[in-house]
Amino acid sequence: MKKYVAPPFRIKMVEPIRLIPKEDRIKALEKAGYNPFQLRSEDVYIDLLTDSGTGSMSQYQWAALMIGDESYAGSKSFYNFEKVVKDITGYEYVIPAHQGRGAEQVVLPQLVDGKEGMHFISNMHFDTTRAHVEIAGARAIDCVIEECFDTETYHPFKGNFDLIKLEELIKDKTAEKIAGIIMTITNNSAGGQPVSLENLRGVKKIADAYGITLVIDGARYAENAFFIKEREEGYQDKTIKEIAKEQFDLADIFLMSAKKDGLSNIGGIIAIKKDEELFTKCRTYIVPMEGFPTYGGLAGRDLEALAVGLEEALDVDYMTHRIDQIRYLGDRLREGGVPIQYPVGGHAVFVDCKKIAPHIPFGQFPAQAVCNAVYIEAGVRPVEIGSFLLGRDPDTGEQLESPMELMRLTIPRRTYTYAHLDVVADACIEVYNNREKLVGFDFDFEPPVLRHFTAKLKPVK
Ligand code: P61
Repeated sequence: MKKYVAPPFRIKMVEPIRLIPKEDRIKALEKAGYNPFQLRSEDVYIDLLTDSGTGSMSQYQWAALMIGDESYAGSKSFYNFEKVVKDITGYEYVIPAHQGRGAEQVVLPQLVDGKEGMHFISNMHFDTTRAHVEIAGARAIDCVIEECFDTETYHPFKGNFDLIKLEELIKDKTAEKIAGIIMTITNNSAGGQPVSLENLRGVKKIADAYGITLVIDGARYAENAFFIKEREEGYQDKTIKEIAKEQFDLADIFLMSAKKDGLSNIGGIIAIKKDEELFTKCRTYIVPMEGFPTYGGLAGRDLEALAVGLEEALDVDYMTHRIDQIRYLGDRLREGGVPIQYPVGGHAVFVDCKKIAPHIPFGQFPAQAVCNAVYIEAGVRPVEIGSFLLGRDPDTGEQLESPMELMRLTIPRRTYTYAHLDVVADACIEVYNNREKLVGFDFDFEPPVLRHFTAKLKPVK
């Protein structure tokens, strides 16, 4: 039986990593306020906090850095980047941004357009998207299918929109009050879960019927296309690029944190299909927010690395190995009895911590407890995707209860080996076997926005 998909690359440069002693990990975590975001990376052995900007670039990307044109305006590197984005998306207008949230902060206020009582509806808003929706004065509503919350049962496209609920929501709020529909592919917050083209078509039909703009939040659009190739009937013989193009054909705007499927350490993309007026507004607004429209907060060399990385992420051999790493870790955890979001998605394994620590209430952050224990166990840094990340109701200030309390083990691209994944699996299984010892957390310090980055916690006595 074949255990792994062997990587379609060999390693030419190495970055040493080191496991510090357990007593030092305990001290480091205490100093970090029991918040893995506050750990120093030297105190981390295997860093699974995020797949954002943490992947390894290819020799072609490193070579491309050398030809970056750092002209403030009209850089040649911008035109190289623009050509690739236009080719992949088929969209008319392209503006770079420094990363995903840079793209969000420019585009979302244009869609709200200063109006009161506006909403965005998404299968699931990622937290920065939600934050920018709220900063723009609107409200974010999630509308994913119910199957997404049942972590045990197989569904090929757990990221799908609930189309019936979507239409009900539009009728309830009225179409004039919907600033946009945001399709997050893959659906990060629920496990990197893919969305089918059939579902995207359904959303497009509803968006058209009510005259609402459809936005793709496509940080992991290529991974989504790969799942369609694998799982959706009729797409087996298409290339990832062809499927991606079909995804883009169905939307009006594409926002991307290019730190994911752009295979680069930094970068964001705004692409607009054909709305020239919106493009002009974004191009004007990006100047004070991100920078001149041909660099958008990036160096010329970043644009060159992105132009190459965007193409490489569409390679089927690369993607087959990438997705197999996630699958491998997921299978190892399931074999060890650890409950996970099943099937695994495209960039991470999400561990269901409601099942691991039912004795910890949501307001004491059960998934944070599991993350911290995994760090102590093996120096592995996961991230909480649950009530700690979700935060408070912007109107009432009450702690919101996340429908899922997840620990995300996020796999950087082309970076760790299957042996590293074994270390991660063993640590999680050990924590799972000692789960009754886990304790929850209270705040020592709670910042008002995106609090999970800088909050300090203390264990509940
Ligand atoms: C991540 F803990 N994601 O998953 P930016 N849309 C989507 C994303 O996944 C995303 C952004 C927009 C991150 C980084 C991250 O609280 C956190 O380039 C679907 O990060 O600005 C980012 O893109 C925003 C991790 C972001 C976090 C915020 O790890």
